[in-house]
Amino acid sequence: MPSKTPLTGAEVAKHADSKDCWVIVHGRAYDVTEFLLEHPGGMKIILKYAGKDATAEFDPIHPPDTLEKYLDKSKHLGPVDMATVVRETAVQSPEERERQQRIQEMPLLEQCYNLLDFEAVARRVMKKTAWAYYSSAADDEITVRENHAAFHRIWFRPKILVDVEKVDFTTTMLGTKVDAPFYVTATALGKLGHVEGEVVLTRAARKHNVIQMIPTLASCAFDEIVDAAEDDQVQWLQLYVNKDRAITKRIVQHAEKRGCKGLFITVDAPQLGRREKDMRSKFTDPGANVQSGQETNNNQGAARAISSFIDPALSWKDIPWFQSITKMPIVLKGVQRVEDVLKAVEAGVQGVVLSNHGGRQLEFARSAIEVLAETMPVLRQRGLEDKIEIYIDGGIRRGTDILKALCLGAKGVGIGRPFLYAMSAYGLDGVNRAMQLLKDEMEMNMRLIGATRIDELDESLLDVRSLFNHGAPPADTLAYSTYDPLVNPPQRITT
Ligand code: PYR
Repeated sequence: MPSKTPLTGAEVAKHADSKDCWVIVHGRAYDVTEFLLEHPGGMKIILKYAGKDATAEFDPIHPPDTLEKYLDKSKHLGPVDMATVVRETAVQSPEERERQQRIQEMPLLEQCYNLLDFEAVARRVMKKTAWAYYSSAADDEITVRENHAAFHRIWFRPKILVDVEKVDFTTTMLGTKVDAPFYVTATALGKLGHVEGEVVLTRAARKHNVIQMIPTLASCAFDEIVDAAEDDQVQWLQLYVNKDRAITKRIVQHAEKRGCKGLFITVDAPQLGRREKDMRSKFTDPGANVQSGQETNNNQGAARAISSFIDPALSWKDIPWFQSITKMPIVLKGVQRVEDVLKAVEAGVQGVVLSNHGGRQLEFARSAIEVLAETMPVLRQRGLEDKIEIYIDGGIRRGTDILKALCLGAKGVGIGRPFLYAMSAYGLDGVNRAMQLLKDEMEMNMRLIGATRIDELDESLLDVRSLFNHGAPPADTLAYSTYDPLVNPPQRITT
């Protein structure tokens, strides 16, 4: 039973080992002894805070309702008199001192002129583990770089002497009118980059009238992200399907009740990929949105540790079940070949996102823009192009990248990491500026290719002859300067 009189710090501190482990989170004590073995991030990280206040470590990667939802009420021990809790003075490591110095020396926001500028600043000012989690990708990181490079193999065939005084790039996505053909795609663990997490993206999406896709593995609770939206603001739900379908059903139906206007089921991640930068950064405190208990070796990095609940048995057979539990439009996120787009049409879903998960899953998956160029001619040949909405994500950094996708037939594009980097470096102002820069680039480049509306964008404006050849693109200095090469294991210090 929770204690009526607040516990003291000294009382909590007595329970500080694996046989008897209490922690304090947001001024309340919890007995997590039995949960140690189940913690998806492993027990080591909890034991580091045994008997102590774990709030600062807990917050970035657990939604506030995690303990309510996943720890039995009998383990909730009640409030703690925080005045009696001994505060450990954190000793700043030399690395952290240098990072703080770099934060002091950050460029002004106005000095960022494109999305890669935000990436460069984020790389300098983010905590190493957070940067490693956001920036990492599968294996040798060939696909993540190809995602960006592939756009450089498409060139324009602009029209001239078109009256482009007025340019309008508003469009619709799953029936929602938006001010620009991009949306904020789902990315996990927003609080690693910014103390407020995903709600920052919600506010920027509102300002720019674009849609935010809410991630299953958000740092903020789902309801917090919905509550941060204005009444008429449209959000979608990205879903990792839980092995326990009752949980999945609850999540989907709750999202629909809260007004979400699209269900994006991730289909490229039966298991989250192996990302060596993330693993090497020795992420020691994973555990976002814990949905089931299963121990994970925390040397595996954040990605593995937070994803043990995902159902690898998910298959086409499950689609009718999703259609039976929700009226939200269903979109399959992570489709990578035209054959599967045709199956998606047959299954009666409303859309697909051609995506390789930001290069974080299957190494040598092709870029979404290439899969789009493969897909649209087949859909048109079969008269199916209006039967399904096609979105893409991965590698988009410029207004011209968006234009290329739209010319090829995409309804819109998802942007993930660039908004996270803008948020991590400059908070809401950063994301607002990143979105505005994309809009400015869109407007100017629509003029330069001779198009005034989205429905005037078509393949005749492009030269895609090189797209399918995976040769060397022109040198891409901004992208190279933000790329951290993979490294070999460091020498151990033995003295
Ligand atoms: C990722 O790390 O890629 C997730 O989707 C969680």
